[in-house]
Amino acid sequence: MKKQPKTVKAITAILQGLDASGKTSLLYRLKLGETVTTIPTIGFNVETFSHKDFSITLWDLGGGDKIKPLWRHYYPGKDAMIYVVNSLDSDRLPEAKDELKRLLELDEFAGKPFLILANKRDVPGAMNLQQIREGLDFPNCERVCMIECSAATGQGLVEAMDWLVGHAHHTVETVEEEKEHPEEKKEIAEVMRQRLETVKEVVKVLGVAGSALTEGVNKILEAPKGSKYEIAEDGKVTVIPPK
Ligand SMILES: Nc1nc2c(ncn2[C@@H]2O[C@H](COP(=O)(O)OP(=O)(O)O)[C@@H](O)[C@H]2O)c(=O)[nH]1
Ligand SMILES: [Mg+2]
Repeated sequence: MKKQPKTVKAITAILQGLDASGKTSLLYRLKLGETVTTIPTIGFNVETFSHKDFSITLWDLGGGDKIKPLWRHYYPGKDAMIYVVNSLDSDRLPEAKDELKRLLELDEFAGKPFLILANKRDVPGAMNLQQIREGLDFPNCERVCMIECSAATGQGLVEAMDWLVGHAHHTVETVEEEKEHPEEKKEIAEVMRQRLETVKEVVKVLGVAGSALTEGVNKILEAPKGSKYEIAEDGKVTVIPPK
């Protein structure tokens, strides 16, 4: 692969939102331009992709209440916050509002662009934007913007990334340019699929989620590409790295 140094404008942002709002689906739609089957995120996903002459890195922080205290460690030095809302879930809109309020008040993001993504717009019966705006009750100021989108179809994501690069502070970085390789994208999708299959097997053995499941899933997610897995009867996972 021919590599040449080039400069890019780099932006790093955090993706947050209630579980199942669609953070991981959005991340991989942006990265791969396709729909990827997601599993509930334990820990985090981080990916870099380009948009115009920008290189955007997004940290998708997930994992529920136990992991929540760890998120703060990822906040310093980030250029923007992206907050994902599930447009289908009116029941959890009050909870989404509280979480949004907490994030808007973070010192680490004071004055920085804050993009709210109203996701899952492809599904009929989603709340309208007015309902979401009222339910979330966020301040009307220049740094906060809401855009509707869909991780399933990609709708709204160009507009969303345009807003982000137009508002976020960026750094200029020199990177080794790699020619786009479609095989590479396929490979990532394939690794995701393999991991998902393995996680499903662990769940089958263990039944419900528990600490053993979390431990097993973490091992699978962190395993090097091409690993094989052994799943014991008690659900313990052994990773066999590629030779
Ligand atoms: N129809 C539709 N489903 C979506 C969309 N985004 C996410 N989902 C689904 O919502 C569920 C949760 O998505 P996920 O990305 O894992 O949410 P996360 O917990 O915020 O990372 C999955 O079943 C996704 O397939 C979307 O834009 N449209
Ligand atoms: Mg996730």
